[in-house]
Amino acid sequence: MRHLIVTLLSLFIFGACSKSPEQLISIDNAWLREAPPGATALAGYLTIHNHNSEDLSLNNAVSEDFGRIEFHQSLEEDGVYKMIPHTHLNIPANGQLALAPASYHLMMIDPKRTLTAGDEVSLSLNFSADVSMTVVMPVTKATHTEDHSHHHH
Ligand SMILES: [Cu+2]
Repeated sequence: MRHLIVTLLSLFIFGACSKSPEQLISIDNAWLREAPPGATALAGYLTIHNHNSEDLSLNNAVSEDFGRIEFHQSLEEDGVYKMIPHTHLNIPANGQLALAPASYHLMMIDPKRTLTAGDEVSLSLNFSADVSMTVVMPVTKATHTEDHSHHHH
């Protein structure tokens, strides 16, 4: 009996202390906006949830299908749209950061192949605290997804 209690206790402690990336971070709504053939960059979107009690920083994003990936923020100033580059993105503790049209996005530059709706791209995200995650982003026609986001049934 004592042995069983010790085993259960150690399982409990172990479970509480080990955090896998999936427990720290979850990602949803990942998609890549289909661009005309020959486009030099595509915009990527996703929502990052931080389940940790400390802020996390997204420091780097890489994909085999692109030359490089930058973090941008679309802003409207005096009727002019600008894209502001960021070296990293902050995901607040127990909060989320939504990368979405007309806001933050991944600027995925120099595509290595032609990407059309229905294709999938693998993306690796590297965060602070040695956390990294890989997500699959479907390529989607912008109108389709935007129609959905505007209609809440
Ligand atoms: Cu951009």
